Amino acid sequence: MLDKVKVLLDEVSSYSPKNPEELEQFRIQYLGKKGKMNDLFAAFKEVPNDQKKAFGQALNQLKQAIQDKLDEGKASFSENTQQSSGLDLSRPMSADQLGSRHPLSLVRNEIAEIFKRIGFTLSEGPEIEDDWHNFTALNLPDEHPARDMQDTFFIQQNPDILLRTHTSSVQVRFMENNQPPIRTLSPGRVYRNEAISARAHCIFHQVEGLYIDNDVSFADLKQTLLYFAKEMFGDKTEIRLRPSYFPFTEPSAEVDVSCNICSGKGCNVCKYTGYLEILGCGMVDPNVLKNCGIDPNVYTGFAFGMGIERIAMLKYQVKDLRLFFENDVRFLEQFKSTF
Ligand code: 2U9
Repeated sequence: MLDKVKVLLDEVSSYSPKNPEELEQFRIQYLGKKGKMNDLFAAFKEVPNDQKKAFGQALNQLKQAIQDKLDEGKASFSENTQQSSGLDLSRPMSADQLGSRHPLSLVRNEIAEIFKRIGFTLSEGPEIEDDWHNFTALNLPDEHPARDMQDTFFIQQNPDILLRTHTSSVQVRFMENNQPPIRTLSPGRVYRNEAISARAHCIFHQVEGLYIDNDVSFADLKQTLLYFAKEMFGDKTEIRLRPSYFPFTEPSAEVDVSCNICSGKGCNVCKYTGYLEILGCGMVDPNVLKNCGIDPNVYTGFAFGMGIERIAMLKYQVKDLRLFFENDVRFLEQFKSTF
């Protein structure tokens, strides 16, 4: 009898069910009403008294082995069920479900990378500014007519606190806190009280650059902007400077790039001029340097500013500025990129 139990114990230990159905058959075969365990318990009466103890222990051992096998099988089949129902939570997310960067971020990053390669670093500042950093330090005293050029949002009717109208205020703060050499780029959101249309918005984004050192010349400015234009719009791009006026730079210029759609031959994008205006620039006015704690007798510098929306419209052929602010997924999805 004891030998029979030992054989069954070996049988149970080596048994390996392939599916839940097989496991259930195993259970019935051993623990069912007409199963092997019941047969053995029935045979217990026939076992001689002096062997009953050893036989009883062997039966308990066998029963435990059967139960362990059943528990083990149940656990492994419930794991497999999760996998086969597609709930493998350890799988990495599919890459095509990733979002895309906003086109204005893509353009800002690209501009920043281009200038970083020639030694510029990024600087940031507050969007709520005071009159000094936004206007006065930049050569725009109280009654200066150039203040009318920008319609400003003031905070709580306080004429001293306003939403910055350009990121030049960041560069004023940078000069107040740093001495030359200065090579800094300030991207950011700016505000102007304008009616919203396909070509204008009350919020837009700028990148402004500032370079101050000994002997910085207009030739340095031209060469820097030519480098930028070729990196941004392609190696064949040419630039053209037209004289202009800004209160904070003297002399000042507006910069056009050759139209990369028609290679300067003339098309409806460049309105048959062969050129597209991209930025304004100039040599920093000595008054501005003085206002910001930099000696204009020792140092000179250049500055430039561009609207990110304008560059993005040219680069991606976007005809309506409002698309950048509506966050329509059908528009945004077109800018999938890893940049
Ligand atoms: C300091 C001194 C001078 C930044 C400059 C421009 C010319 C310019 C416009 C381009 C399109 C603004 O977004 S836009 O409307 N900007 O034309 N910006 S020079 O000059 C500075 C900046 C900081 C301390």
